[in-house]
Amino acid sequence: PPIASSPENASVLRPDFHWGFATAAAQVEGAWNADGKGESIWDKFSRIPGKIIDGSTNADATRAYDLYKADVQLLKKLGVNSYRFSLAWSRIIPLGGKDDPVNEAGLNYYSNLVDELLANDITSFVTLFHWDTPQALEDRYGGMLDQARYIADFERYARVCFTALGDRVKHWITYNEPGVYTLAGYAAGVHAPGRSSLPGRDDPGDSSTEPFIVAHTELVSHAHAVKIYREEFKPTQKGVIGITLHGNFSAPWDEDDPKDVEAAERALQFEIGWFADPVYGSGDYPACMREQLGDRLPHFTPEEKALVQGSSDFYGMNSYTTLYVRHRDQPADINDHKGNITSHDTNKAGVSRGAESATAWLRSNPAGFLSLLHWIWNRYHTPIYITENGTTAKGEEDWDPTSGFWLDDTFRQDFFEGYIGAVADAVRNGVDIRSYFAWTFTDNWEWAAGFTDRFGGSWVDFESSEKTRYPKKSAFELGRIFEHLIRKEAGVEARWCSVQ
Ligand code: PNW
Repeated sequence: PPIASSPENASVLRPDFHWGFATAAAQVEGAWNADGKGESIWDKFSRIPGKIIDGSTNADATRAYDLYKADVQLLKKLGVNSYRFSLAWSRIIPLGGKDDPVNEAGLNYYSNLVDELLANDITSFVTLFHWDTPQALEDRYGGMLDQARYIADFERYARVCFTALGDRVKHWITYNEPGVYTLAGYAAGVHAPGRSSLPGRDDPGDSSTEPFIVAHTELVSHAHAVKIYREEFKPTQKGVIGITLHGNFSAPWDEDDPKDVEAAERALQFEIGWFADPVYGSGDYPACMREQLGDRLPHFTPEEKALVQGSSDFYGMNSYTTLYVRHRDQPADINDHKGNITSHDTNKAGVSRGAESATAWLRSNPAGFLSLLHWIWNRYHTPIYITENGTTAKGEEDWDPTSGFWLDDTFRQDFFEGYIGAVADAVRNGVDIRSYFAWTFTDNWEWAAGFTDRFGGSWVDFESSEKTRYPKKSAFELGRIFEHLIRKEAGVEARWCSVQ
């Protein structure tokens, strides 16, 4: 695909295109027990020895809870028009449940953040759930494994959020990446709540069934929250609501082998269709999943199906990379969640899936991203909000801020030029794309990778008490790219500012 700043891409995006950075509460806020906040499953999980690569916890993270005003000023300086962040359920309802008290101090924090953003002309995109389930619900009834009890609690939480913030927040995301949440937490067990029955693990859980049960709970509870929003809030608040799904692109290892071509398509259906088909498509799980998983895959009741189908105003898209996929001749393992395939860094001809970042699973591949945009558009015909895309870059862990203010992160600049070039190319070819959020605003606490993976548009000195932020060149580069791409029409102001 062409690069973003090429002449043919000039002014190709809508005047009201949203661009900015995305974050998640558990990765940036810190203040894990301040002002009445309850414990989340990540607060607990990160304290278990051996779970986080560098032995860190998210107790302080980037201290965004304390430093939000300065963060909004940094966003302003970078010229964004939008910011995506998540609410910590256990900050708002410390014990999580439908009959548990609301923590006004927690709600006030988010209300102040939204006001601060508004005062600076920045639109809030708010995620209700970005993986930090209240620990109390996990202890009470096993969290999402108990669909009925969990849904009632999630409904109440959603209602509290819409009531408190919906006068000012017009873009709601129920769940961030339900698939990554369930596979990392209940299959691999490397994320909270750390359940896994894979060989060599002595943790509780049944990885052959639980990931699919939890996914079902996520889908149905998402749909209940959307129904509440549409019936009780949307008529007056007039916002949009949807879900954000993660998906990598899968390309056949051997393009000339129909079994690999089929395997690549199956991989896409297992990863994306698992959630997207019920919401945007047939209203049920993909046939290839039913075929492989049988009754280990839950069944939608007619009521659930009616509730879930059509339950999203937009397709929230998170994507980072592309994999080469090969079929397997053996029957699928009981713990297989990916469609009985293997994935590879090079294809049959020896072509690499892209330039290496500092993160093993992530390689830069804008062409795969373009193919994925078309795959999603052709299958679901729903306006796309890109809610996350970004990369780490080798060498940044060694950067010394005293050697100069600018971190010249050419790898990340090239990544954005390529991936946003793919966005522009897809838009020119008829795909309806309405936002782009770079992951992430500043270097943060990257779940099980602790502070070792730096995805930020700003470098953070985690040794300093103020977690000092140093903008990287790529963060300003984004401003230049979107200045070039977003159409300027009468009455629509470009909110970009030049590099100082
Ligand atoms: C996303 N993969 O997670 C999350 O939404 C963020 O919270 C996270 O920090 C970010 O991407 C970077 O990791 C993913 O293995 C985790 O393909 C793993 C994958 C994709 C997304």
